[in-house]
Amino acid sequence: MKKEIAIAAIAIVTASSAPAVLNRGMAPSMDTDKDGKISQEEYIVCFTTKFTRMDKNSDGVLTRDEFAFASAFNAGDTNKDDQLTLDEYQLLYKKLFVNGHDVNKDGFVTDDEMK
Ligand SMILES: [Ca+2]
Ligand SMILES: [Ca+2]
Ligand SMILES: [Ca+2]
Repeated sequence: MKKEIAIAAIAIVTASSAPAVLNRGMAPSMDTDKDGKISQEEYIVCFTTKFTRMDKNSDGVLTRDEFAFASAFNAGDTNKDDQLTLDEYQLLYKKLFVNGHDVNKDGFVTDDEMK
């Protein structure tokens, strides 16, 4: 499972034109309390907004058409029904936060960790 998440993290980080990409330019908009670091809550809020935007038919779930990253989709779709619910999506990003972006595991992602 850890390996799958790592692969998903890489897929997201390397897909530069993708809507789910976390890059340095995103940091200021995610850091809603402007303390210079992004908490898991801020991170999830940001990606929840993206979920709503990606859910083109507004049925509350993402299909493969709406969410283009196959490896991340597979890692996130825990019940394998070929749909990503908001719960599954948030769980996926929580794991990406902990196992991917928060390199020093202090519960925050800083600018340095977003390289
Ligand atoms: Ca949808
Ligand atoms: Ca699912
Ligand atoms: Ca950190």
